[in-house]
Amino acid sequence: MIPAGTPTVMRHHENQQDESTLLHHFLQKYERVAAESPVNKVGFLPICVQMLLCLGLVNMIPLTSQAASAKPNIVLIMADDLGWSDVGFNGNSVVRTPQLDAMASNGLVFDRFYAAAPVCSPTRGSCLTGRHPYRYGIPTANAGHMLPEEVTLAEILKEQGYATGHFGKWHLGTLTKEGKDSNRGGDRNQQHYAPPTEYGFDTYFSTEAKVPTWDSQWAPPKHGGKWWDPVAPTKRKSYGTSYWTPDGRVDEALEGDDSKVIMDRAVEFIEGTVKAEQPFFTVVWFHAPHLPVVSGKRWTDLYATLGGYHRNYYGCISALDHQVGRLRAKLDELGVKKNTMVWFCADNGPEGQSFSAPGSAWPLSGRKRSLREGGIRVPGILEWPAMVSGGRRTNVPAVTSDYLPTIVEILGTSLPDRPVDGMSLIPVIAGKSNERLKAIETRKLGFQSAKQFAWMHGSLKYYSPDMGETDFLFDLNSDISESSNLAQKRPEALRIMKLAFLDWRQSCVDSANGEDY
Ligand SMILES: [Ca+2]
Repeated sequence: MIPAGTPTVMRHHENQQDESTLLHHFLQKYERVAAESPVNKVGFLPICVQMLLCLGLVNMIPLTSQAASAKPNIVLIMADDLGWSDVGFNGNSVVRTPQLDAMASNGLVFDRFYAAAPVCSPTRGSCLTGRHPYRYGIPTANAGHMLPEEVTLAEILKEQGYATGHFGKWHLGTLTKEGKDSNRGGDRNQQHYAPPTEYGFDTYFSTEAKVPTWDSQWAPPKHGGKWWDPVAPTKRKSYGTSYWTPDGRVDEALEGDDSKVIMDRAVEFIEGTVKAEQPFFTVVWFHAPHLPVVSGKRWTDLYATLGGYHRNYYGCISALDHQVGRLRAKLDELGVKKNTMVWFCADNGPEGQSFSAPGSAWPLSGRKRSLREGGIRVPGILEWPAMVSGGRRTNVPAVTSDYLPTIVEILGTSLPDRPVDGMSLIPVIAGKSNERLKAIETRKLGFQSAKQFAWMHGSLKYYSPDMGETDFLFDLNSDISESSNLAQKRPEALRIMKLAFLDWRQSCVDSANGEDY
């Protein structure tokens, strides 16, 4: 069963004129990029050919062999618990995020970019499957694990000739069956053993769950019970969460900034794949700025006038930003920046509250764990110089489930044969006003977490904190802070939204009951 609001391959046939124009536009750009790219020129299946065949357009568009082989490299970067307004490009005038701000001014900023869930593990699953996490049993953090029956983005890209690597926080299952590691790893939870290599990744350098953002292997001391300080070398005690690779536990000390530790390995991986003339899919899921937030002097000195908690919180965000800059510079140095898609987002809203702990989603209401906007609307950028003209912002809703359909469309391959909740963002990226773009602007998007429901239809949002006992209806275009409940004023809209939500929810129940495979 294909639920309402779910994109299907059939949708691609609905407006052939629009499709033809859009694809022509893309292929023209691909031809130019392929001609300039030092890698990705040989040995791969044609880009968009399946889609062109499907649309009967192959004879209409001259395909050079180079255009047919210019596969974009793909980097998915995610911060952990980063608030919508914890970055410069969303208006924060305190935090220093020059590299993210440069990405934003060089790329496409999504003002309504949603994490599929208000907590960690489920959002991560949506990035890899294009599906709402309730469909495959990851409703919250530290629950379930990625299922072998799911088709992941890494598996799709590996089949397309990509080198695939995961770096940082995994949180989609445990990484060892022995001893004890992190939240669930070890012999007590063998059923949740699910390392990235079983889901399409060639390699990984990953943790099961959170670590301190500085000296990640050691437990940081609490400063007056309020925030964390770096641990002194003489007082080191294990934090309890190791890094793992396909060869086992990493025994190095991994000192200093954790974002650097992750990016060191991601950069090494990218260098190797470029040398091998292979396109790459690199997932970089930072731990920052999830607690315990700790940062080194270089970064806390940027915020010397602030309190200790804020110094460390903003410090580890600036340290993360610096590593994003290293990546961008490396892509440039390797000559692959132009045709590399670099996506940036967060996995959920901030832990903190604006006036008591750092982490802000202002002017959104709610924070991590909430399906109010502050829990799920996160900073979102795509930088892809070959295809995106700099400095655009869009209010079109996008969600982490969109990565898979977007990339599938770019490669001209097929969506998994099951309900997919994401939509291809190509019309948004292309920036052409057409029927497909309108379909995304007015899309339906479902969320559920614990007892909360949310359903969006364009700018309208239905929200219930208690499984439909209490109803809220907001118009996000005029009320970004969700302060004015329209449920009484617009009962018919509320009724339609609730029914649509319940239909979608039932389709998730059907998936969870095993109907998809
Ligand atoms: Ca998180």
